[in-house]
Amino acid sequence: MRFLHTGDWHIGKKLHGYDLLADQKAVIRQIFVLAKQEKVDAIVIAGDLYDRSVPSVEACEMLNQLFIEINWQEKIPVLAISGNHDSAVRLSTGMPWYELTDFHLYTKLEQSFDPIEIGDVQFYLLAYFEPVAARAYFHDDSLTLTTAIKKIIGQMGKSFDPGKKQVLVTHFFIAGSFKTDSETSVEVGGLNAISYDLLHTFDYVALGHLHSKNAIKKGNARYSGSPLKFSLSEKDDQKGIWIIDSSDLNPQFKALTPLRDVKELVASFRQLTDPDFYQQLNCEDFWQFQLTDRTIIPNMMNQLRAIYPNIIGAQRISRYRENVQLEKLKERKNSPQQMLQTFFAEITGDDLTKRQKYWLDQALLQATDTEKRG
Ligand SMILES: [Mn+2]
Repeated sequence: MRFLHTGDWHIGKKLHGYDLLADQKAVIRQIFVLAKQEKVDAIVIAGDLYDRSVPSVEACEMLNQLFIEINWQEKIPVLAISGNHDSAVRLSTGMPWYELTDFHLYTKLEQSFDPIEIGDVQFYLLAYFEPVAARAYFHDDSLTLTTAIKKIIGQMGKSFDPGKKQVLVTHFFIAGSFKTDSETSVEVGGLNAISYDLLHTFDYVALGHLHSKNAIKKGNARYSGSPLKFSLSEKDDQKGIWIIDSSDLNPQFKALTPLRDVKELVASFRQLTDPDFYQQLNCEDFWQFQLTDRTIIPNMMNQLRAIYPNIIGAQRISRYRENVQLEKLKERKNSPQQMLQTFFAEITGDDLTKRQKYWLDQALLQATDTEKRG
């Protein structure tokens, strides 16, 4: 059998105040196109369907519509869990009904022990949970996240069918993974990190929670990453989904193209406002600009916004920072006067006046005098 692994849709999320619903609908429809092209037998969503525990009406209507399209109209089974951003209780309300069309939306710990079998694969759907939920379920107040996961996986093992492959779908931080700026921290001081070693009994672990597909590369555990960039720190991240065939369990990456991309550019204000320059860009993208200018530009953001309606920020880069490493090496050979003059020019863009040079010389003389006497 074949399945598609995605996660962290965060429906309803905003980027620097901009509504992403249209972008999310477009990219999820791309996922559906891939699912059909790749003839998958199931779509796995590893948590964080919504961005908030109480999503907006618009977000709910949109996600319901998308599930109708893929699960009811296209008849592709969907295997999903709740993530740390979802309300497990709210998500679970339609579950008995969803089950009738092979839409398995698991939100509770106790559901994770009954695998969903499709073809030669047993899917174990372990929704995000807080240790307190595991303590209540196992009647054991001593449980930590790690000991709880050990117990859960041990119990899952009892229903492993040796003739089948086992896939775990879950939503946690795996120790050693790297983060982006768009994940809400749930792992304070590493307490909520799970060691990969606990998961090796599965043939594939479909992870959600971290937003980069490259967050971890260990054995057969993968984060799908979010389908869209949710922060500037993800500007160079290629978003997409994994296609897994149970015959080899070797995940194949398929890229997604956003409606509006998150991009960063170094340029001068003059360039950015020059039609010859900006007509070559997609001005609708979410732009972050690093301005090379040093003079004051009145009403800068409004002027940029008129051309780039979805601008997420603009900041100046000082030439000091830009050239600092090369220059520093050269400067070491210079006199203190020269070094200070260069520094002043880099910061202000001006040369020292005669009077400023005089003050500088006086100050340096005094300093060297003090040094000699000291
Ligand atoms: Mn997430």
